[in-house]
Amino acid sequence: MLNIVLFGPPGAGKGTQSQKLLDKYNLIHLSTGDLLRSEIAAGTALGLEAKKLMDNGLLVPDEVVIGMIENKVKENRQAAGFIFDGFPRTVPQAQGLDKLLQDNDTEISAMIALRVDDEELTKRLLLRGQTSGRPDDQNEELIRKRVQEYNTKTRPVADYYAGQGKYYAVDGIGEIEDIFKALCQHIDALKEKQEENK
Ligand code: B4P
Repeated sequence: MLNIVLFGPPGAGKGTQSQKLLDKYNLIHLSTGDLLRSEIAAGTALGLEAKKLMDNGLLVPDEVVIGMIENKVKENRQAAGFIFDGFPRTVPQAQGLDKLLQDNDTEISAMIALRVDDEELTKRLLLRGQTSGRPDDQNEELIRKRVQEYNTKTRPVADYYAGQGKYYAVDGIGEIEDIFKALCQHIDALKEKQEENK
């Protein structure tokens, strides 16, 4: 299986690039942000709880997101692989994911990070906020809060995968198509390596 963690701060382009990667590599897209937003839209108890945190730029508790991902991985055991978008966002989530994949006889192939500076992130999210209707994209203070959550809780996840020799990074600023090509280069190299080791 090809299991990729697409990593980066809020607004780095994880969702944008995931959509393109799915089509090319025939992978299942698991975005915890999208899963949480569908719980909110459906008005579930989980969604109501998550909404309070998300609207304030805060992360949702680890057990909640790990549980959601576990269900989806189990539903898709026959998949060619997964793109994890916006997950894991904390080290305990990364540890939970490793355990879950191990229990399903697979593992993370690589984490690929999109590198984007804070000014560009704020600009992109405020722009998206004009059309997305997402409460968390509406003002600069909230966006900075999300970036701060990323810097304190999420950034260490990169070290976690670097420790396993699975960390790669690409420049996330520039044309969407050029960033996509850079991601594909890493993924193609990983696939080749997987073929050689078969
Ligand atoms: P997410 O839904 O994961 O979203 P995101 O971080 O806002 O954005 P992403 O990086 O996917 O950006 P996109 O491609 O859309 O998280 C939302 C919230 O959910 C979190 O704050 C948290 O509360 C909660 N949550 C989610 N997962 C969680 C977890 N695992 N644990 C706990 N809580 C969790 O791009 C953004 C914008 O930039 C778009 O408008 C796009 O068009 C534009 N863009 C993309 N690439 C560009 C480029 N190259 N140039 C210019 N613009 C570009």
